[in-house]
Amino acid sequence: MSHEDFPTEDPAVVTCGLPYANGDLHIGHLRTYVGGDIYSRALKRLGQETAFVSGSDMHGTPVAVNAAEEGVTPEEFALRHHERYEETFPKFDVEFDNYGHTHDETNLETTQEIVRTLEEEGYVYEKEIPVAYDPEADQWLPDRFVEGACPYCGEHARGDECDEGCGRHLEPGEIEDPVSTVTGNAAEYRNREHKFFAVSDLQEYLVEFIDRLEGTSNAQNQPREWIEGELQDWCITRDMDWGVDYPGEEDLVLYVWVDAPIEYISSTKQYTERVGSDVFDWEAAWKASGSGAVDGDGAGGSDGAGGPTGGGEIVHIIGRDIIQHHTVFWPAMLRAAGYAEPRAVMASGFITLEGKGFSTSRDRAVWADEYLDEGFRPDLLRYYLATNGGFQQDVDFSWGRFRERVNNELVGTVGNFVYRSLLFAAREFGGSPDVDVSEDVRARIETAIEEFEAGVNEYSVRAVGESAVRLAQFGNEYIQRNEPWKLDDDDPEKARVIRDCVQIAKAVAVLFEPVTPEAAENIWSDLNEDGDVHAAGIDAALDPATQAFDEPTELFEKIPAERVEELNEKLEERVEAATEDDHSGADDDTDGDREDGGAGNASAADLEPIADERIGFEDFQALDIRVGEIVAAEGVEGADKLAKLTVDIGLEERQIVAGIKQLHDLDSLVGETIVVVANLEKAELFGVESNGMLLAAGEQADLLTTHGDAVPGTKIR
Ligand code: B3M
Ligand code: ZN
Repeated sequence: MSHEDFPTEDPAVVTCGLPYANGDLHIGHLRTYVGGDIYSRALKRLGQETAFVSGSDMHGTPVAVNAAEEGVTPEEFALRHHERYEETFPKFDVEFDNYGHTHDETNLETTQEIVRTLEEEGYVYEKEIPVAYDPEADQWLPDRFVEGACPYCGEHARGDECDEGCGRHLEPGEIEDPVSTVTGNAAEYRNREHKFFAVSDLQEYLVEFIDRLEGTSNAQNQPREWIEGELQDWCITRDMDWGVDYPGEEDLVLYVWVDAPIEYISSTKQYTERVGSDVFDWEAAWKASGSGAVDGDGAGGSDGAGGPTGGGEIVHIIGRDIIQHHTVFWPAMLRAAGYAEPRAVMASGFITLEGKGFSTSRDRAVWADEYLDEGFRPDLLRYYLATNGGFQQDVDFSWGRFRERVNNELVGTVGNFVYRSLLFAAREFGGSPDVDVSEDVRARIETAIEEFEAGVNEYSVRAVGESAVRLAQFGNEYIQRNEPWKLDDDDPEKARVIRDCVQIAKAVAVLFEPVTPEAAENIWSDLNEDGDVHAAGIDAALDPATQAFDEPTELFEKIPAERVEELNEKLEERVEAATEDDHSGADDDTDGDREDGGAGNASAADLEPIADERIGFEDFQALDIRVGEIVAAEGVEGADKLAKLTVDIGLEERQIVAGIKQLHDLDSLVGETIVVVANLEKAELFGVESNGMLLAAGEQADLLTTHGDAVPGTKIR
């Protein structure tokens, strides 16, 4: 790996987190896959040799628990979902070079081989630990077969992760007050030998690794505290039948998080097997250069340290809830087994639906199939997901905003520009006039290419998408300013303006292809260009477009307002129907994803009663409430929950301390609009002055914001 700008000489591997093969896909899931597909297409566009791989995650309790509920074997259950995923991704133009699964031969072999290497190199030891056991069901309770209280934050948690609280990975034996999810009875702890991977031996290496890791800033910042703190070794075995057998141990399988990321390697291998190593060499991408595995001594020495490990440009694209797995356990495993380290991790924010969390159990979701059945093209959703917020920011989906963005940007800006330019060119010149592109238009296209390249190098899927839309915006202004329809036929200016517009349209096709592949191909064929734009390099944006072509087709269609009403009604009806079925009021989401976005929606029964006492309008007016923008956010040292924010409230910047450290990804808060009580008395929290208070809803501190363009300092009445 290099840390040079893309494209580099080394092969790149772009991976997407493996979906558990246990449920239906909804548009919340698609954010990662669409993001990965855009990123890999953009890299290929720059001429980077790239393999885009993923696969289904077949093992572990997320699959075993759901299969048991359905009364089928985990294998049958997982394969069925795997096949569905394999069909669904291409329907959204998410085109993996290889999509495998963790239970296929390649992955079983690669996993066992890597585990053997870890053993040989001295990174694995045995230890007796307490493991939850259900005496009535007479079975061990790994991971999701047990629930209880998180030992770190006290919130309700699953056996292997604190999914409702602090988000930590939990080791077997850690969860407090364990309850069996098999019988609902209290579980007991019994001692048992398990295998451990000595992650702590690699601490020195990881400290250096995290410093050079690229990608989104959350992936680098979130794990720093763990890596620099007391690194825990990692229990890598489970008492289950379903999984990859631990080499040489009959009744143990590997923890699902061992074989799952190894599928990134296995999937790349399968790609090489299919296309040949002269097209893509998996070993050049994944194998560390130099001496291979580094020796561990199991004693926490410094042997794990050292510089980067060679190999290719590995970029992992994941949800932010699995950062720890990808920046601590996984690179430790790679390092110890003689594989190359990731160059970058891009971790996406959560996605909410109309401001609230997705809930698969309440049918509160826009399903992938449903979206397509409604007749929407994949391009529209791809564009929305890619550009509605930065990749690491939380994104809200609403049909209303979807319509707005489609109508204003895709139809109004891109579609409108391309259509009117090509129509005019076809009618007046039978295609592109054979004259030179003017200098300033050429320079503007070069700027768009630079924005695209910067987007790739800064790991910003949004910037990649915006480069094309901004160019089309320029095109619209250009054609409007020059009014070619007012020029005489023999005025050379007329041919020049149209020639410029055709070139801009061609460049838009080239730059927009990663985000809206279908529309880009349409522009390409309307321009009567050879081949497909998918295969074109970035330079094609400036290659002459001078051929004849016919009248173009419309690229995108407007979504009428009634469609939004109809879609919202359908959603509400479904949620109601599902909620009536669900009397418990608790969200029993078991699909294995944490897409609910932490919105923490209380049901009506949990709500506090409204205060009896009424206040006068004057009392309310005494509050000076303002719109603010977060300009910096960091944790307060020594305090678990407190964050120190710098907030721009228009007239000045304020330092505000708030109890949101564990509830929000502090880096992604920067740039967010919030609501602040500006005239609250100053306070001191943990020795830090707090000058104001931010407003937030509920246990999860859902931050209040505004929805128009109110600037910081605007008073709230
Ligand atoms: N199967 C899904 C998740 O936890 C999990 C990802 C594995 S990536 C190697 O989001
Ligand atoms: Zn916790």
